Amino acid sequence: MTSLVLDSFYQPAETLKDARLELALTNVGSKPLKAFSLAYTALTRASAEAVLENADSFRRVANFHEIAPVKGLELQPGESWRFAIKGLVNPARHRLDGPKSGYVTANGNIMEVQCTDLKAPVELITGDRKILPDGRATDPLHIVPWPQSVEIDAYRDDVSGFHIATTTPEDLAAASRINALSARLFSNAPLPFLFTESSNLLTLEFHEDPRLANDGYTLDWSARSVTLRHGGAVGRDYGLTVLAQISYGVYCAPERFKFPMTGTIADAPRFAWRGTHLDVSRHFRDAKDVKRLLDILAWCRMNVFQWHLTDDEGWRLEIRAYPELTTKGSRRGPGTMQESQLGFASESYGGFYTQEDVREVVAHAAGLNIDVLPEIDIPGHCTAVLKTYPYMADQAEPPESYHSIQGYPNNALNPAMDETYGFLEKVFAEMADLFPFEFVHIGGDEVDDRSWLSSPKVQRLMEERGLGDTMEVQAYFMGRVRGILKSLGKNLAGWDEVSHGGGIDPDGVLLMAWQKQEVTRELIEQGYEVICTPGQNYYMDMVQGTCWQEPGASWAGVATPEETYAYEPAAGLSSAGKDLLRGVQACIWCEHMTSNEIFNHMVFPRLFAVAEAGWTQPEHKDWQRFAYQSALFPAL
Ligand code: TNX
Repeated sequence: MTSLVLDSFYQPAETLKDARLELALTNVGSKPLKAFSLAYTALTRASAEAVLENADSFRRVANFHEIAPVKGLELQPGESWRFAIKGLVNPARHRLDGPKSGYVTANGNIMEVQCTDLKAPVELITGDRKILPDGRATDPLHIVPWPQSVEIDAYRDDVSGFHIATTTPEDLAAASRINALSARLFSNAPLPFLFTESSNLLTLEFHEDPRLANDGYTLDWSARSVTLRHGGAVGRDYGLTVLAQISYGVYCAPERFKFPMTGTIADAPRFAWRGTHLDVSRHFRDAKDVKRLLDILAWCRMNVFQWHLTDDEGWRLEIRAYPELTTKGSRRGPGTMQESQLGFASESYGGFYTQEDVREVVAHAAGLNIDVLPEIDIPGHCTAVLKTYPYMADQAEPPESYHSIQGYPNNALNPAMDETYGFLEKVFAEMADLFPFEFVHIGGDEVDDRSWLSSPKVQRLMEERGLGDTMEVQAYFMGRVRGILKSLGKNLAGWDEVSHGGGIDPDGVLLMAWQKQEVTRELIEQGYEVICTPGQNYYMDMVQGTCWQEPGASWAGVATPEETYAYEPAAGLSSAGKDLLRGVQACIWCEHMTSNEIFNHMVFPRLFAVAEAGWTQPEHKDWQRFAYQSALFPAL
C-alpha cells in the first residue's frame, strides 16, 4: 500500500536557469517518516548547477534524482514536505514530463512513492487534445492501407466470409495462416475463411499470375465468387489479409462496411520497406507483446520490424559469450548496478529475451512476411554495457568527462580500444546466427560531440590517424564496424548520424533519417539508401496534440494523427533521389510507454497512418477515409 505521494508543479521562467520544479512529498500513511531520502525519475531534469529550496543536496544520473531533505526532517501522517529545484536542463511541456516513479529510502527500506501528474500554471494547460474526426466512407470497405485501385460496382451484405475452393497445399496453408492471424488479433470475430461450402459464403479461387509483382495481388469479384490473383506467396498473403479485413469490417460495423458484389481491387505496395521500430530498453515488452505487435504489423501489411534491443537503460538480448549483459545489464533500480530510470523506480526493473525467445519471434515474423532488423545501439547509448564491463572503458578517462543528451556520463564505447572490437565481433557473430535479415542496425545516434576527447587512448588514435574531432573518430569506428558486419555477411543499417564526421562508404549502407524532415534528402544526396522516419511526424512518442494533458514528448514537434497521415516522405526528392528512398518507418520510443494503455493511446492510429504512407500512392490517400476506418484498428 502506498503511504507516500509526490505531487509536482512546473514553474516556467524566462530562462531554464530560473525555471523551477516544485515538489511536495505527503505522508498519507499512519506512521511518521524519519531519516529518509527521496528518489524520483523525471524527464524534466535538474541541471548540475540547480539550486535547492528546502532540501539539502541532490545527485542525478540521467532521469534519476536522489534528494536529501533538510537534516532532521520528520513527516507526520498527513504532513507534506515542500521543496523546489531551481535550474532545469529542459522545459516541461506535458503532464508526463514530471516524476514518473519514485521511492523513499528509510532505515535501509525502500518504500514506493506514488507520483501524480505534473501540474503547471493555467497558461500552459491550453492547446488541443488528440482529435480524430468520424471521417467518411468513399467506398464501404474496411481496408487499411488502402489499395492502389478499387473499382467496385456493387456491394452486398448477404454473405459472411469465404469458402476456400482449392486443394493446393500452399493456398490452403496461406488461408489458414491468415485465419490464425485474425483469430489472434480478434478472438471475438468469426474467422474469414472456411474450408467447406456453406450457403452464405463466397467462393474464393486462387491464381498465380507472373505478370504481377511478387507482393502484388488483384481481387476480381463476381456474384458467386472472388478470384485472388497474386504475383508470389507474399502477394497471396496480402490479398488474403485484405479479404480478412473486409470480413472483419462487415462483422464489426455492418452499417459502415460491406462485401463487394462485382468489380476489381488491384494492388501492390508503394515502398519495399514499411517498418516499425520498437524500443524495448526504456520499457521492456515481453515476447508475447512483441508477437502481438508483429501481428498488428502484418494486419496493416508492414514488413520490417526494427527491434531496438539495447540502450543505456538496459541490454535485452541474451549473448552467450557475455552472459552478464543480461543477468546484470538488463536490470536497473535498487539492488542493481544501475539507477532507476523513468517508470517503476522502486523495483529492480528489467527483462530480456533469451535466444530461444528471439528464434520464436523471428519465426513468428517470418510467417507474417516481416523481416526482423535487430538493433544494437553503439557506440553511444551504452551505459548498460559499460556498467557491466567497466574494463571496456579507458581507465585513464576521467569520470563525467561528457554527458549524452539524456544525461548519461561517459556512455559511449571507446573506438580506440581492442576490447571494443573484440566485444562487437562476438556480439555480432551471435546476432548473425539469430537474425537472418541482410541488415544489422548499429544505432550510431546521439554521440555527444565531446565524447572521448579526454580519453588518452582516443587522443593517441586521433593523432595517429589525423582525426580532428569526436565525429571523425565515430566515422573511423563505423568503418571498422561495417567491416566486422561484412565479414559476417551482413550490411550496416544505422541512424542518420552514421553519415557525420565524413561518414562511411555508402555502398550497401542503409540510414534512417530521423532528426529533421530535410535529412532524408540530404542523405540521399550523399548517396546513402534511406528510410524516412522524421521525429516530427513518425515518432510515436511525440504527443498528438499541443495540450498539456496529452501523454508524450514534443521536443521534435507535435504530430497529430492527421499530420502523421499527411506527411509525404518523398517531398523534395528528384526522381533519381526517389530510387534511394527505400521506404518509411514508425518509431516507438518507450520512455513514456509505461503501460499498454499509454502505448495504445500514442501508437494508434498513427502506426496505421505510417503503414498507409508506406503502401498507398499519395494520390489514393484520403484522411477522412482513414479516420473512418480507424475505429476498427487492433491494439496491444
Ligand atoms: C532520440 S531518435 C533518440 C532516442 C530517444 C528519442 C525519444 C534516436 C535515434 N535517438 O534515444 O528515445 O529521441 O524521442
